[in-house]
Amino acid sequence: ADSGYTAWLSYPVLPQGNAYNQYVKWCGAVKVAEENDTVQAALQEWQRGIESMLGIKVSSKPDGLCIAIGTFQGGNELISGVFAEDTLAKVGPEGFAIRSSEENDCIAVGASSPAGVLYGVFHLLRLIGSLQSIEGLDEVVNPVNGLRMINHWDNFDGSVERGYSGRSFLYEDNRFTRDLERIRDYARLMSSAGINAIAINNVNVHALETLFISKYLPDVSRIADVFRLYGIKLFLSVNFAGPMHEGEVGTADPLDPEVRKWWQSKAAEIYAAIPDFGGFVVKADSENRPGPFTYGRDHADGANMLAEALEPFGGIVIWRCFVYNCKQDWRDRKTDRARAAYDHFKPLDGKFNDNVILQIKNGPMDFQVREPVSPLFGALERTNQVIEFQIAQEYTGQQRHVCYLVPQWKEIMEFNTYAKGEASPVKHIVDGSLWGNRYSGIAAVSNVGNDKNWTGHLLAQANLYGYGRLAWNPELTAEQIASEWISLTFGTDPVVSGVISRILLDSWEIYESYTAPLGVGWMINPEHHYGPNVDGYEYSQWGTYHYADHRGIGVDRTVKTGTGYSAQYLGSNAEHYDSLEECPDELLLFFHHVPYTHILHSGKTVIQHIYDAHFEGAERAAELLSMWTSLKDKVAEGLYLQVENRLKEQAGHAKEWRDQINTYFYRKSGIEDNSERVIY
Ligand code: GCW
Repeated sequence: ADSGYTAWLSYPVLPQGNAYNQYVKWCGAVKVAEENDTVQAALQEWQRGIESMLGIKVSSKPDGLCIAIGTFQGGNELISGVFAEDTLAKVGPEGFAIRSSEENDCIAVGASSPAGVLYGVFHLLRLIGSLQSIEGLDEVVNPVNGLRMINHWDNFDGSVERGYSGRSFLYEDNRFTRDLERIRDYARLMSSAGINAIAINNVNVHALETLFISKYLPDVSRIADVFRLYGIKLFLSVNFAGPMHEGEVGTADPLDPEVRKWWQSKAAEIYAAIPDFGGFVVKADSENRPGPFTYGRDHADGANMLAEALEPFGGIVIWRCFVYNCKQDWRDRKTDRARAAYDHFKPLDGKFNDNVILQIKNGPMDFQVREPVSPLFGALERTNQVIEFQIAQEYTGQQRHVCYLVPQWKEIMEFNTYAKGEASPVKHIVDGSLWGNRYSGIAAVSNVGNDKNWTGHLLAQANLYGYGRLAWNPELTAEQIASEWISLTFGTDPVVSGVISRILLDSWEIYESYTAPLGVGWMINPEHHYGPNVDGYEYSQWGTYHYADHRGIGVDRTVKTGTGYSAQYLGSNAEHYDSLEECPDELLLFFHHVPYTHILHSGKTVIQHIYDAHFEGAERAAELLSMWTSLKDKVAEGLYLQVENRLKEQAGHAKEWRDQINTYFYRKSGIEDNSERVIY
C-alpha cells in the first residue's frame, strides 16, 4: 500500500466512531443474486473495500440488516422490493439508484445494467471512505456525459508518447503485456472514477500498431475482455492509410470503392472478435499523419467513410480536430496556428455522419498552462463533439511538478460560448444538451505508465481520478473532488486533508506564475518540453511564438492589426478578447502585442508582473514542500517520501524558471525590477 499502487482504491482503515458503527451495523452482510461477471466484480470490490475499511468479514447470507446489490431485473427480491416504478424509470443505462430502507432491512443499490451496479457500488464505497452517512439515502444518479474516455498514447515498443510515469503497462517490446492482473487493476481504477471508454494506442499510429485491427486482434480482444468486466469499451487509434499499409489496396482515398470495402470488411473482422468494440480514434492530416487531404478530399469525406464501416455494428469514429500547419515559416506573421482548428472544421459543420464525433482540444494551441477556450466550442451546431483534455502534464510540469488540473478543466467547462443565448457554457455543449447531439462527452490523454504508483508523481493521481469524476459530473467542484481523492487515498485525518487540499488547489496557479506569464506559453525546451527556454520555439516551424523584442511582447490576434483570431468567438467574447482594455490579464499576451510598460488591470506594468509572478511563484513552490513536510508522521512513509522527493525537485526547478524568465526579459527590456531583487 506504501507504493501508491492501490491509489484511490486503497480503502484505508476508518477511525472508530459513530460513522464507523453505522457502517458496521449495515455492512455485515451482502445480498447478490446474479452470476453476471460485472455484478460479481462489483461484489468482490464491495467485499474488498468493506473488509479493508471496517476490518470485518462480509457474510453473503444475510440475516438482519444487509446491503443488496444488483440489476432491477436480476432476481434479487430485496432490490425489486425497495425501488418504486417511477424510480426505475429515472435510471439511465449507466446510472443507478440507491436507497436505505429501514422497513426492508437493507440498503439497496440497483441499476438497469451491470455497469450501473458497479458504479453504484463504487459510489457507496466512496461515501463510506469519506465518512458520510449511509442512512436515509434515496437518490438516482446518472452520468452527465455519455462518453467518458481515456486516450492512451502508448506505443507497441513500450514507449509512451508524452509519458511521464515510466513505460507502458500495456505493451513491451512489440508484445502485449501478459500481466492481465495489472490491466484488471487499471480497469477497476478507471471504472471507479466513472470512465467507460479507453483507446489503448497512440493517435500517432506507427507501422506495427497499424496491424492492431488485423494481425494483433486476438491480443486486443484479451484486453477488451478485461475492460468489459468493468463496463469499459475498448477503442483503437487507426492509421488512415491502413489499406495501403497492409498492401491490399493501392490508395487510401476515402471515396475509392475499394478503400471503403476494405474498411467495411475490417470492421466486420473486428466486431467478430470484439462484439462491443467502441470504435476508432483518428488523427489525420496532422503532424505528418496521413489523411484525406492527400487525395483532395476533406475531413468529412474521411471520417464518414470510416463511420459507414462501423455503423452496422454500432461503432463510432472519433475524429480529432488537431489539424494545423506544422511547417510554418516563423517570418510569416499572417498564419496563426490558433486559428487552424476552427478554419478547418467550421465549414464542415453538419457534414459529418451521425456516428462521427469531433474531438476538440480544450484550447486552440496545445494544452498550455493557460490558453483561451477553443472557439470551435459554440461554432459547431450540427456536429457531435467531445472536448479533449490532457491529464498527462506535458506542458504543466510533466508529473515532476505538482499541478492539479481540475480547476483548469472546471474553468473551461464553465466558459460561456454564447452559442445559444446567454447561458451556453462549454459543459452543455460537451454533455450534448445544448444542440441535442446523438453522441457527446469528454476524452483526455492518460497520465499513467508502468511506474508502481501509475502516475509518477503520487499527487498526479488526483488528476486522473478528478478527470473521471468531472466527466461523470461536471457540477462537482475542484475542492470536492480533491477532498474525495485525499480521503480515499490517505484516509480521513482532517489535518492531512487540509494540507493536501491546499497543495492541490494552489498548484496550478503556482505553476503558471513561475512559468508562463499572461497567456504567453511555449517558453520551453523543444521536443521534450520540460524546463524553461524562452526562445525554444521562437524561430521554429511550429507556429508557437511570443514575438518578444526590446519594446514588448505578445501575439497580435486582433481583427484590425493582427491575425483576426479573436473574431472566431461569439458575441461579447469576440469583443472582449479583441479589446486591449477589456481582455483579461491572464490572456493579454495571447491576444495582444504590448509594450513592457503597458498597465494591466492589476495596476502593474507587464514587466513588473513578469518579475513579481516569477519571484512569488518560486517562493510558493518552496512553500509547497514545507507544507508537505508538516505531514511527515501523518502519511505512510512510502507515500510521504515519494511526494517529498518530487516537491524538492520542483522547488529547485522553479528557481531555474524564475531566473531564466526574469533575466531574459530584463535583458530584453532593460527595465529594472522596482523591488530590486536579484536578476542576472
Ligand atoms: O501535444 C502534442 C504532442 C504530440 C502529440 C500531439 C497530438 C500524439 O506534443 O506528442 O502527438 O500533440 O495531440 O496529436
